[in-house]
Amino acid sequence: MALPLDPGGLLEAAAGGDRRALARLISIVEDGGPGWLDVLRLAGRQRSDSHRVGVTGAPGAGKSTITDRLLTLARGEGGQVGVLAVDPTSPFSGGALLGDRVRMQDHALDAGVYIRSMASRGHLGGLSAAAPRALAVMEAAGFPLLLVETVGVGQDEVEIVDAADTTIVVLTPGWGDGIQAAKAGILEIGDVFVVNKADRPGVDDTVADIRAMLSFDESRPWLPPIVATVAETGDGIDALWEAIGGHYAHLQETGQFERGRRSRRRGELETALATVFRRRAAAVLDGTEGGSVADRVASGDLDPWNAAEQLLADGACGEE
Ligand SMILES: Nc1nc2c(ncn2[C@@H]2O[C@H](COP(=O)(O)OP(=O)(O)OP(=O)(O)O)[C@@H](O)[C@H]2O)c(=O)[nH]1
Ligand SMILES: [Mg+2]
Repeated sequence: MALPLDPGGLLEAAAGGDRRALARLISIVEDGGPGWLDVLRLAGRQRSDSHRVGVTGAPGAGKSTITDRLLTLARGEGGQVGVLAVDPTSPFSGGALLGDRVRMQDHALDAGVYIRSMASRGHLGGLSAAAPRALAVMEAAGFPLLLVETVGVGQDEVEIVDAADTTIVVLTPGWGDGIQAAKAGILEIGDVFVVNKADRPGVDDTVADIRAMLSFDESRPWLPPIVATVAETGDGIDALWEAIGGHYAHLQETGQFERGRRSRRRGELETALATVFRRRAAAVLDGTEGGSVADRVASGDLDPWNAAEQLLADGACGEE
């Protein structure tokens, strides 16, 4: 069947389970190609209450293996699952990504699963600028669970906290030997800690280290559970799944889920405003009045800040 071409038709198809339509929509918002704002406008109208679970941690910690295991558990309970893997390298050059693909291949034929990877293109924080857009589209498509894998080293993964309701930080034995300052940042963002590769020595020490560091902060309304896993065999994944469910229940009971939604929507408004203004600014500078003001700035007759004020006061930036 041919895909509809308009954003509305595509969104309707995606919400009805058409994965090609969903893939097309994500490509549109990812590339910022024609119609991308329309897609986001329409997607933003669909309220959805997807539970967004971020899986972050150092390269090779086992994030994809864990994500794959969680997928299996979630599918066992019948819910549809969307996965977004944000890779630091380009989708076409990264060996790690190929690994992701192979690892999650078992799910490729499952109509209840949608897996998408995307390059972060060096965007600070490890989350591509396009990732929040893709998540908005996936949410509009109606997935009750969204898993977001991001690579993070040190403090870089902080950005995932805004995008996720529940953040899982994946560590490995020996992590406790690292630098104190880097550890503090990681401890702050985790709602659930995983010590993966528990088949290796040093698990208990690492778990004890994390526990000791977490207990410093008694004001935390949620004490993050620490789960040891061997993702390769699936050991401990049930406990991790339970911990995720526990955090979700906590978010709902305390009203934190809705508060998080509110502040995320506010942040999206800020982003949307900035984006719209930037587009308008570009259009204004291409116009007659803006063009002549720009020329005066370029020649040094007018300073850019006064020029900007003047254009705003003239209403030149009021319309596209
Ligand atoms: N020994 C052991 N190896 C594991 C375990 N879990 C994963 N691995 C292996 O660790 C390697 C990295 O696993 P991935 O799941 O790709 O890790 P990742 O964090 O997604 O890696 P990147 O996305 O490249 O950052 C693979 O070779 C896995 O087979 C585990 O519990 N024990
Ligand atoms: Mg991975």
